Amino acid sequence: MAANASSSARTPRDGSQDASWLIISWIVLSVIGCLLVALVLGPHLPPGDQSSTAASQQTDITVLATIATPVVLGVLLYIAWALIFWRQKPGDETDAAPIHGSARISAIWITATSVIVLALAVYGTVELITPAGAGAGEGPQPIWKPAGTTTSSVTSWTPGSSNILQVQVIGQQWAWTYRYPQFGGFETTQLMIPVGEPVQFNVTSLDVIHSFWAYTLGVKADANPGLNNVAYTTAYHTGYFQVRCDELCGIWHGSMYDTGQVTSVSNFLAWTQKTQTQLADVTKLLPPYAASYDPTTLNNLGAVNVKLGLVGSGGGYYNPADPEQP
Ligand SMILES: [Cu+2]
Repeated sequence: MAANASSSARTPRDGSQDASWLIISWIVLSVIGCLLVALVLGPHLPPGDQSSTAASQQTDITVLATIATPVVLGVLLYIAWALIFWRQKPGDETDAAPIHGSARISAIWITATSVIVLALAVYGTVELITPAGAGAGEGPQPIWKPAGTTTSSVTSWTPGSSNILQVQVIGQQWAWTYRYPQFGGFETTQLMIPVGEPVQFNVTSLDVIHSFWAYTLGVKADANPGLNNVAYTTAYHTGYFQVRCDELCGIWHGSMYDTGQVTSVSNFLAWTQKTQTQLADVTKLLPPYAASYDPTTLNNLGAVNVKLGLVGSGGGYYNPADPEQP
């Protein structure tokens, strides 16, 4: 403004010099930041690498974090630069140099952001398809199946064969149970899977909608009554993993979790054999194995079980130590 154009006016900063230094600092910081995020932070990012699906999710999160690093550093650097070098000096009341539109900067901005977004859309689609659904539920007729696997037999399984291991996950208020159709169809509260073998989870529910979330396995699939929701993974490392319900399903939703285990193939076979024998009497009373179950029929089955003394009249599991139960 003319009123301010007095002798006290300072010499305006050379903006082009600022721009050069900003860009050089940003590039140096970005190279260091990207290397740190990709190589140092990446291997520690969730959900870890316990399975094929978890590892591919960890790679995706690392890629996204690495791409976001220059953007975050650019914003922080610009704020820091403005606070340090462009702040008003005491007694200086002059206006800053006026800013005009720049077609070049606009074009660079629009091109760069468009390329990033479109490239990520392509990358995300490839990363969903190639790891056979990336651990998410694909519905009853999965489009993407793990390479080299078949579902030639739902009644038997041999390690190393192309016939995939099937584990049925059954959600109900408020517990998870697991059924192994290829080992006589027993149902247990223990989730056990072998290392290095592709697994097909068949997720269903007996009442409301739940969500089977084996977090460190990178598997998450809604459990819908009357529907089979298929998700795949292959465990890479033995060890334990947490299973949670990730769909608000009633008052005890928060307690609907348990611990699963990835074990060696020989341990897995020994466990299935032992459990199949131990639970033989209970398995006989279960409805035949099916992709999903009719909740109204199961209610009737519950009434039969009360008569047989298998569950307490108040419902729930039979606890021999509880004097309140028959
Ligand atoms: Cu639930």
